[in-house]
Amino acid sequence: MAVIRDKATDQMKLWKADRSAKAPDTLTTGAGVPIGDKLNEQTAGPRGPLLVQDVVFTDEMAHFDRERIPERVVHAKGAGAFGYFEVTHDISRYCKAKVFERVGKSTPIAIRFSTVAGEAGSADTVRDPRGFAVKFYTEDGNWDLTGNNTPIFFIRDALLFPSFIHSQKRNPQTHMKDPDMVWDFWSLRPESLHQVSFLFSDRGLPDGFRYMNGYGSHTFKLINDKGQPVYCKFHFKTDQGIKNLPVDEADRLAASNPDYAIGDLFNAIAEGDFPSWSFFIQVMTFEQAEKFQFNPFDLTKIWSHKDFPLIPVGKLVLNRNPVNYFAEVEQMAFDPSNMPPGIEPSPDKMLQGRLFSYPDTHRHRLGANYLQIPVNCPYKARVANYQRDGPMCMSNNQGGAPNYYPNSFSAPDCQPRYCESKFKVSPDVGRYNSADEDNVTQVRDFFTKVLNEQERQRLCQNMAGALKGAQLFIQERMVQNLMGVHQDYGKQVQSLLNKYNAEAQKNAPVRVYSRGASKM
Ligand code: HDE
Repeated sequence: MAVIRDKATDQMKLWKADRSAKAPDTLTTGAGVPIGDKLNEQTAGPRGPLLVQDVVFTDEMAHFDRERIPERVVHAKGAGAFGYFEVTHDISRYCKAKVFERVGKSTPIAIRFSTVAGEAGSADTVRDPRGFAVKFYTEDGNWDLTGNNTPIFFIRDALLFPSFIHSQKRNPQTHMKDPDMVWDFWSLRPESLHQVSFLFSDRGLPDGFRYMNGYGSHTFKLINDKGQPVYCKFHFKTDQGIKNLPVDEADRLAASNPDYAIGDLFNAIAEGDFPSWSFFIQVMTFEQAEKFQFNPFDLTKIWSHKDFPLIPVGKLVLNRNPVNYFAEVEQMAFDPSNMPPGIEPSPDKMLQGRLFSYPDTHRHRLGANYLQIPVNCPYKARVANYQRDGPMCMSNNQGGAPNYYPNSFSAPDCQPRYCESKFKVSPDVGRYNSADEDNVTQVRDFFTKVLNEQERQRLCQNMAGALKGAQLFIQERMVQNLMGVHQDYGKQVQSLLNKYNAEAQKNAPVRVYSRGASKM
C-alpha cells in the first residue's frame, strides 16, 4: 500500500509539478555568473590541492558559513502564515484606526505562532505558552499585535523579564533545563500563580496552532476621531474550537514528530482548509479604570467578561503559506510599538518595557534596516523620513530627498492630526513594589469556577509532575503559595508530591564518588 503523504511532506514534488514543462534554470553564482560544474572542486590534478581561483567553491562556502542569524532570544521555534483581517462590526465610535474604518474593510496580515522557551529546533508539543503575533499591513503603517494564547502573563514588571526567561531556559553550567531554576523563580514571585495555573491546565498543551485563542493580553488605548480615548483589550477566538493534547500524546509527538504544529498549519492552508479567528475587544472607560477594584493595567489579571463584555469586531483568516521560511518567517520582526493612529499604549509596565525591547532585539538580530526586509516592510503605507544608510540598505534610500529636518525643500512634513492623545501623569517617580497586588483572587476563581473537577485534578497532576523535579524547599514554598489560592489546590499538589518524593527516595541510586571528583 502506498504511504499517504501530506502536502508538507510532498513540498518538493509539488514545487516541481508547479514548474511542469519549464526547463531548469541555469545554475549561477551569487553574482549571477553561469556555472559549468557544481559537483567538483577546481584542483591541480585529481587529488588536489584546491585553487584559490575556484570562486564557484568560495562563493558557495562563504555564503554557507554565514547562513545563521541569531535565533529569537525567546519564541525561537515557530510557524508563519499570511491572510487578511476583515471588519464585520463597526467600532469607529471607539477607534479611528484605518484598519477598523468600515464594515467589509479587508487588511492584509502576517502571523507567526511560536513556543516560548525552546530553541529553534525544539519540539512543538511541549507545555509552554504559545506566541500569537499578528502584523496588520495598514495604510497608516504596520500594527503589530504581538500576543500569546493566554490573556495573562507570569510577571507584571518588565524589569523581571530577563531573569524570568533565564530561569526557564538552560542552566548556566550544565546547559540543561533546570526545575530548580524554573520553580525557584515562580515560587518567589507569586504574581506568576495565575499564568502558571493556566499553563499546567489542559490549555498548556494546545493541539497545534489552529485550535487555540489569541490575546493582545495587555491593556491598550483606543482613540476615536474626536480624540476621545478608552482602554481596551484584544481577543482572537478560534473558529476551529479549542482543542488540547493529552499529556501522553503530546509527549509521544514531541519525540516522533517535533514539527507537529508547523506541519498541521501548513497542511491545513495548503489543503484550502483556511483557519480563522473571530476578533473582539473589551472596552473600559477612563472613569471605570479610575474606580476599578484592581490595577486595570496589571498583566497578571483579566477583565471579567461579565463586567466588560466582548464586542465583536472582525475576522482573521489565514489563506497563504510562506513561499520561503527564512525570508518570510525567520526574518519576520514583530514590534508592539508599531501602532497606527487610533491605537496607543496604556501605562501597563510590561507593555512599556516591550516597546523598547522588540525594536532593540531586531536591530541586533536583523540589522538596522530590518524594516526594509519585504515581510516587515509597511508596504500599504509610504515610508518617508530622515533615516538613511546603514548596513544592507535595500531600497533607493529615499533618493535625492533632503536627509535633514526641518528643511526648506518640500520634504516630508508632520501632520498635527496624527499627534498622540494627551494624558495626565502626576505621581512621584519611584521604583514601586508591585509583588503583592492580590496574586490569588483570580487564580482562585480559575481553580474553583473555570475548571471542573477532572480539569482540577489534571492541573494538580501536571503541576506536581513537573514540580517534583525541584528541591524540597522550593516544592514547599510553591505549595504554600497554592494553599494561599485554595486549600484543595495546595493539598492535592502536596499529596502527589509526597507520593513522588517517596518513590524517588526508594529508587534513588547509591552514588559513590571517587576521591577528588566533584560532588555537584
Ligand atoms: Fe515577548 N519578546 N517579551 N512577550 N514575545 C520577544 O522579540 C519581551 C511578552 C511575544 O513571532 C522577543 O523578536 C519582553 C508578553 C511573542 O517573532 C523579545 C517582555 C507577550 C514573541 C521579547 C515580553 C509576549 C515575543 C524575542 C516583558 C504576550 C514572538 C525575539 C516586558 C503578550 C514574536 C523577538 C515572533 C518575542 C521581549 C513579554 C509575546 C526579546 C522584554 C507579555 C509572541 O524582544
